[in-house]
Amino acid sequence: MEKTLVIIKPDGVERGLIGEVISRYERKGLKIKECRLINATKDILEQHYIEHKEKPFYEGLVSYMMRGPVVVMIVEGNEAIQLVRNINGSTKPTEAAMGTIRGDFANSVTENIVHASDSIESSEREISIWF
Ligand code: RTP
Ligand code: MG
Repeated sequence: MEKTLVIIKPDGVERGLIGEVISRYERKGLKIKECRLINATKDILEQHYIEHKEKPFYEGLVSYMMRGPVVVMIVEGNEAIQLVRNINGSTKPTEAAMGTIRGDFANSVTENIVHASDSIESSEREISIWF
């Protein structure tokens, strides 16, 4: 069984999409193993987004993630990492297929409702940061 770290970002919480997002994972047969509503600190976000530190969107990304509470969870299941990324959809709103969370609800490359780990290494790293 794989575990992946998912975050419902501040825009997802603000727009009342917590239930919608969790429901999509559950309907696919994935299990929510841990789940918390928290205010992310700058320190935790700097660790989480270390790979993007030099990117031009980094500062805006960190302040957006501190705009309001986020839901952080561990989602578990067979091939959970890739399945959750498929359910979330592409980062670019013009490329996110309809039927994915981003395809259905996001129209910004930054404010895109959800985060999910992209590999086994990053899921282990991210779970140890948030839990
Ligand atoms: P995520 O990490 O959130 O699951 O999304 P991802 O793998 O599809 O995207 P990634 O390249 O890891 O980027 C992380 C987050 O940074 C914001 N972003 N903004 N303004 C921009 O050009 C830009 N590019 C990325 C998004 O919030 C993205 O999810
Ligand atoms: Mg990523």
